[in-house]
Parts: sequence; structure tokens; C-alpha cells
Amino acid sequence: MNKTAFITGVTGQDGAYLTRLLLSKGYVVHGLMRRASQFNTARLFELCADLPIGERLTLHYGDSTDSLNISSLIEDIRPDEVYNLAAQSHVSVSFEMPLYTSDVDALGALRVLEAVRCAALAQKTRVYQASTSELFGKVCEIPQTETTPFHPRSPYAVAKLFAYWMTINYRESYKMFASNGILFNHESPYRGETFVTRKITLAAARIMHGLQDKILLGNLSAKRDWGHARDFVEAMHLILQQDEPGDFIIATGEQHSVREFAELAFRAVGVGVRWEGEGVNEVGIARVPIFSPAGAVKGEEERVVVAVSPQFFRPSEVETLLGNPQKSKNLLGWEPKTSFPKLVEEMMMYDMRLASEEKEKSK
Ligand code: NAP
Ligand code: G4F
Repeated sequence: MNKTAFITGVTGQDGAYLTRLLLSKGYVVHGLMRRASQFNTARLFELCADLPIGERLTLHYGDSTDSLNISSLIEDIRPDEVYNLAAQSHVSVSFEMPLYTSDVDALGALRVLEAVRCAALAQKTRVYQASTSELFGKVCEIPQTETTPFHPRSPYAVAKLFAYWMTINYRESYKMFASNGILFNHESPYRGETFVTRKITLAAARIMHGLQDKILLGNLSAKRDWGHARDFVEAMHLILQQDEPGDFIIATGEQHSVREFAELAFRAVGVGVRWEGEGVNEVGIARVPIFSPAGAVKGEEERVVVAVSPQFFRPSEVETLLGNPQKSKNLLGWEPKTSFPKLVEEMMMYDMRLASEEKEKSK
């Protein structure tokens, strides 16, 4: 019998990669997607284009804020595994929408757990909760492990802390197989355009095609432990295949600054960046092509391609995140496959193609 999985947040970056992984393992997949005025399934269908989505993938309209909807779906589907990925996942936006973020990210997780319990599925259905390295926030130790104390620094992280503990509470109270994956940042060509990595690769590609002047960023010195989403969803699946539930850090064990990410993005297309100035006056300068009004390359010039704008600073920042994935390596046998330079290169090549298509269309 094929296993059945229910994925909330199926249209997101991780939802798309996880759907691909589970379909390729023979699962029947049900996904929760929000109704939007335009299709929001582009990355899901692009990533799963070569898989039997017609036969084994069913999408349901729904929302993490709608208890009845979540409960009735779980009762009908009776999944073997639930992956709760749905979230208002943008840290910066969470400062502007703290109540909504809490409803989706904190209570949304509780709605899933409670729906499983109320449908008498507590002993059948395994639940994966998308926890986050943002829980560590103002970090108490470096690198962070499963025992590092938390100090969340945003409404997003505080909401995710509630979800983290609810997951443990349902495990302890009802003997549910409910596990947290504490995932450090993971990226891909399918990353949302307003997260810093994708913002950089999209902008760098557009600059190289004469479609954009420069990138405006916030804190260039912030450091993250960046891995590839394709590798990280494998860990989500492994977490639910263990004999016992638990909480697992998924990370690469390597960190880089936003500044380094920008350097590497330009380097992937043969362009060096040098930095001048400090704080809000810091700029990245590079030798980039100049184009004629008809769009042909007519030479090169050295100019500012990265500048700092305080509009992208956060009320409270997470300056540094670095995970120690030893427990996952030992128990799950999981290790990241994609190096940091390969990740940046893959994202950059994808966005160079998008920029090239955009330029063709604008002719
Ligand atoms: P993402 O690309 O932003 O995807 C989030 C998904 O949640 C989307 O499908 C989105 O739908 C859906 N969603 C948002 N609000 C919803 C609501 N009210 N009801 C139902 N669905 C809703 O995020 P991601 O990068 O794939 O991350 C997946 C999960 O892992 C999130 O919970 C995130 O917080 C967590 N996480 C991510 C990272 C990371 O580095 N990527 C690290 C640690 C933890 P639309 O497509 O309609 O917007
Ligand atoms: O790409 P970011 O927005 O990701 P952030 O805040 O680390 O959150 C992501 O990873 C978490 C896991 O640790 C997830 F839980 C969460 O859902 C999300 O996927 O920002 C990364 C860093 C921050 O320090 C930010 O201040 O980049 C800095 N940054 C500098 N300039 C910027 C910008 N971030 C964004 N989004 N946009 C900028 O212009």
C-alpha cells in the first residue's frame, strides 16, 4: 500500500520540493493550498512536471486559520504523515502582521495537532512540524544544537516557539508521533523573491542584463547557515521514518554573510565585487555590462551594484545562525549534498535564464 501524506503549505518552496520527493517515493500526496486570485501552483507544477501529479496529487483549498477546514480534511484523508509547512514565513513581515503571523504559525500548528487527535488518528498519523533556527534568535551558544536555549527575536519566531512546544506537548500527552525539524535557512531557485538570497540572485541577473541598476539590501553582515531546500526536505521525510519521534537540527554546519552571498552571486557570472564604505554608506562596486537603448552590449563600466537601505533593517535582528547537525547525521543518516557555492550558482543560473527571457519579451 502506498503511504498517504498531507502537506500544508504545498505551494511554497519546501512544499514543492517535498511533494516531488514523496511522489517519487510512491506516496499519495494531498496538499493544502490557499485560494488566490491568480494561480499559485507554478513552482509545484514546474518541479513535479515529470511525475504522476494527475494520479497521485490532490490539492484542496484551505487555510491554516480555518479550524473546521483543517479538521475535516484530516478526518477525510486519514493521512499516514502530515507535514505542517504552512506559515507566514517572512520574518520581517511578521513585525508588520504579528497577530496574523501568530494565528497561522502558532495556532495553525495546534489546529493540525488537535485535528489529528480529534479524528482519533493520534496512534496512526505522524506529524512533522516545520520549526526553525529563528528560535535561537539572539544566540546563547555557537554552534546551536538541540539543547541550546531559545531566544526568539521576532513575532514569527515567538509564534514558531509556541508551535515547537505544542508539538512536544502532543507527543508527551497523547503519545503522538509528533516531531520538530529545526531547520536552518534553506534556499533554491524556487525560494520566494523577497528572501535575501533570491532577492540577490534575481537582482544580480537583471543587472547583468541591463534590466536593473542596483540591489538595495539591509544588514549585509548578518550570517546564516544556508543549505539547499532539495536536501532539507529529505531530512523532513527521514524524521517521520524513525522508530521514535524527536526534535532534529537540520543545518550544513557552515555560515556565510549576506555580503559573501552577494559576492558569490556575481562571481558565478564572472564578476568581482569590491566593498567600500561602512554601515548605511557601504556599497558593492563591480564592472558590469552597459547596454545600448536597443539592448545590445556596448561596453562595461565600474559602478555601484549593491547599496544599503535602512528600510530593510529589522526592529530586532538575528545576527548569526550556525547549526550543528551531528544528531541528524548520527540518527537520520542525513547530510547536506549541495555545497554553498553550488547552491548560489544554481540559483544564479536559474535567474539568468529568467532575466534573459524577460529581456527578450521587452524587445
Ligand atoms: P514559503 O515558501 O513561504 O511557503 C509557505 C507556504 O505556506 C506557502 O505554500 C503559503 O501559501 C502557505 N501559507 C501561508 N499562509 C497560509 C495560510 N494562512 N494557510 C495556508 N497556507 C498558508 O516557506 P518555505 O520556505 O517553503 O518554508 C516552509 C516552512 O518551513 C514554513 O513553515 C517556514 O516557516 C519553515 N521554515 C523555513 C525555512 C527556510 O529557510 N526556508 C527554515 C526553517 C523553517 P502561498 O503559496 O499561497 O503563499
Ligand atoms: O532571507 P531572510 O529574510 O531570512 P531569515 O530572516 O533568516 O528567515 C528565513 O529563514 C528562517 C530560518 O532561520 C526561516 F524560519 C524563515 O521562515 C525564513 O525562511 O533574511 C536573512 C538575513 C536577515 O538577517 C536579514 O536581516 O538577511 C538579512 N537581510 C539583509 N538585507 C535581508 C535583506 N533580508 C531580506 N529579506 N531582504 C533584504 O533586503
